[in-house]
Amino acid sequence: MIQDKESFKKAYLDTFSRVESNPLELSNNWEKYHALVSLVKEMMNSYWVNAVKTNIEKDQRRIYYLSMEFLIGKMLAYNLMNLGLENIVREGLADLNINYDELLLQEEEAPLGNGGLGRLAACYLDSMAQEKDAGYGFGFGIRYKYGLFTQKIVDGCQVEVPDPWLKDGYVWATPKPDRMITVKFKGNVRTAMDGNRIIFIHENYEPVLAVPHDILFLGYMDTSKINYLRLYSAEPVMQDFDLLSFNQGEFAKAAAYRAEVEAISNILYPEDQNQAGRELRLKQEYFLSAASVGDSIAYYKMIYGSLDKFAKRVAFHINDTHPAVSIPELMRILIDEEGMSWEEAWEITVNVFSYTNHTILPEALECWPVDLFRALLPRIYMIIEEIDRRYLQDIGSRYPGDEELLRKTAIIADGRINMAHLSVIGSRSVNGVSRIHSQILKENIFGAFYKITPEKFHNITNGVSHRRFLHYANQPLSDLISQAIGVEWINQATELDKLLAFSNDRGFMEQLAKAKYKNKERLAKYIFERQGVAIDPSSMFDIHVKRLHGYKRQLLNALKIMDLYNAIKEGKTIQPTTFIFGGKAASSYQRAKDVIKLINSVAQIVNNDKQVNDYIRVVFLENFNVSLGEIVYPAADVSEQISTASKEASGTGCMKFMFNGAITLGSRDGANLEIHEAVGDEHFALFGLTAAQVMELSVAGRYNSWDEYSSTPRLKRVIDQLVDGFLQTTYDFHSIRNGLLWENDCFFVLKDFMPYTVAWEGLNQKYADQDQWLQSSLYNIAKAGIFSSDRAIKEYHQLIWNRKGPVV
Ligand code: 26W
Repeated sequence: MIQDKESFKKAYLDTFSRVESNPLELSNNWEKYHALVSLVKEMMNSYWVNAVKTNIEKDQRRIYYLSMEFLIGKMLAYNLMNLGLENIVREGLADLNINYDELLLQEEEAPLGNGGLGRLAACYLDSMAQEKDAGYGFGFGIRYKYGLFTQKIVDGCQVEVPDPWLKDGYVWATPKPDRMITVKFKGNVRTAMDGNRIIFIHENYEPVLAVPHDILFLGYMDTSKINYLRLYSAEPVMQDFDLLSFNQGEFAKAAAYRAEVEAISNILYPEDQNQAGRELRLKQEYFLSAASVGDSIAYYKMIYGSLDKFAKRVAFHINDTHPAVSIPELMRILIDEEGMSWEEAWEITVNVFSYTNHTILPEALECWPVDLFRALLPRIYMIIEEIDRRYLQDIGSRYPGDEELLRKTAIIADGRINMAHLSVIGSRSVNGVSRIHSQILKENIFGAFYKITPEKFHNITNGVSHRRFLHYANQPLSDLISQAIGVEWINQATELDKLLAFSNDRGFMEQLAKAKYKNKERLAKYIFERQGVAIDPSSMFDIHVKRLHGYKRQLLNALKIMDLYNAIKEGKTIQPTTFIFGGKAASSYQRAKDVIKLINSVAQIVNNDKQVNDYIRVVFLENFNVSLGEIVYPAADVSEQISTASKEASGTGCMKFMFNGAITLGSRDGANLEIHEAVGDEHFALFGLTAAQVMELSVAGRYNSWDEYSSTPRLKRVIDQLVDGFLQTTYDFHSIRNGLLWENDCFFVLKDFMPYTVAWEGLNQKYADQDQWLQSSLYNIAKAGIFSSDRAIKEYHQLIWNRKGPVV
């Protein structure tokens, strides 16, 4: 047990001598880091052993959170914080002449996700550990050898570089080869009779081993709050195949087999809103699904001996449709391996699954061609066909003559399998991720399903880990809050509300300003050291960080900056502002990459023009990821959340900024609306079209971007500046201009330009009155509690995972 500095030092030296092969004096920082992680892991492991016993004794529900992405961020300092050991470790190491901060630099961030969906899954793991009394939640995902690429900016353009995050081994994950699962692809299905029962025999398949690697997660200051993320890697079934081929001299064949298998967990697909439609992606999806479902069944039988009460004790949650094949996979196991009837198996299946939708963008809704699917997963295809057949029969008899209803909800249509429809039909609950998004699901893309089963539909607005993004990432503010209202807010974020009592406390408000300034200095230092751009921490930090996408409208922000530049050149004065961008574009998304180049070109012009430099500067941060976010969110004054209304399902960056006291400049979209509702008009800059207006205008002929262009001279000027040499580069921005004009501006950048600019100016003027600004900042922090992922996970437990209903 580590209680103080001395016991830590003893335990550390002990671990060091056991796990390292060098004496401490001769070892490098990586070895010192490795020993520290080994010690922390060992402690966590003993906590886990106790927790799992409690889990079984108390007969607590197990929740399997299935996700193709988990963006967990760095673990060492975060775990030590959760254990309350950070100071002890820092001081203990110092006594041993080891610099703790240098050890922290040894850790690689696991890049196992693209953006919002992946980071949300990680926040939920954190809160599932925290809220474990309601049931144990576990993450199941894939251990990609290459996760998301590292972004380099070369000559203003994005260049993608592979991120070999596993090169030194990833110390936090522990392989569990004894818990591996065999996953079967391809082959054919033969039927036979077993008595009077038809059985299905899957033959000539290609087996792949799914080998788990577990990472433990902690809740706050309570060692019983612990769970794990299980990441699978794909490995060949060596023994038979390799040996046989080596004996026969078929090395090439064996190597090809190995490569094909390992490809399954080799790369994360770097698209976040665009379906790849490739066989490898489907292989990954089934690989994750079969491994997770297989594991849950094996574990359950090991503990309880049979599958009795399975649906009462187990829940599967699918994070978007990517793991939706786990629905027919559970059916397959229950019928083919456990000998259940279709009806018995179906009753269990629809009772254990729940599904969250994270996007309504049509290009992100998964549909698999039947031919590709059937060849890869022949038995799973048969089961989907049967689910669809029975569903259509049932609906056909309940709504006779309603062909439209059948057409709108069928799983298989036009040679494609609609994974969202499979997910709705195979789950007992479907939820959206913000109030407006859930409303759109009910009225729009799942309107027909809503008519049939309204009780299935829920909203659970997203949340973020305030422990990671406020307490851990923003120490100056966290300390100030704890001094004012005590530490309970770390466990219970709505306690932050108590901060409102300090709004007239001059001393407190001065400290609040100081904390923000410190964070801005930290970011300024980071930017200067990495990118050589000097920025002024007393300027207004206006920050736009997220994946690059047309609907997120980084372009709107860039045009606004060009417009400001023009105005300042003509004598306008404003509160000095630093515009900071960050985010990755999918490697194949040329338009998004053009926008990165545009922002960097604008930065070049602005930052090198002495006439405007006292007022504005622009920075594009290279390689935005979780770790960089932890420096960026605390430093923001303005949070740019400007998606086209109806397109951003929720957004979670907006919440991270809010917890850190930034004021949102937000469109009427996603969680912005709920943040606005929580803080009120005075503390939020809301602008632009409503979702209903966007949908109405999207109907052909209702919008003409040329009208906006010709009627707004300021706007016309910046759009022309894209291509008239103003940007002083040979890069061709015609494509961006064409998108806005000839392609009729499908994200309504021009339509929202003036309302956006006006809203920005209002905020910028408000910044001049620091007292007023700080009031709004405080108000945002105080009202942020409801956006903690602890609240979201409580709601998942209450509304979805905690099934009352009959015991199956
Ligand atoms: C098949 C390719 C693909 C991959 C990922 C399609 C779609 C996705 C995700 C569902 C996209 C995503 O990350 N959606 C984001 O989810 C966040 C968490 O709920 C929301 O806050 C964001 O608004 C939503 O864009």
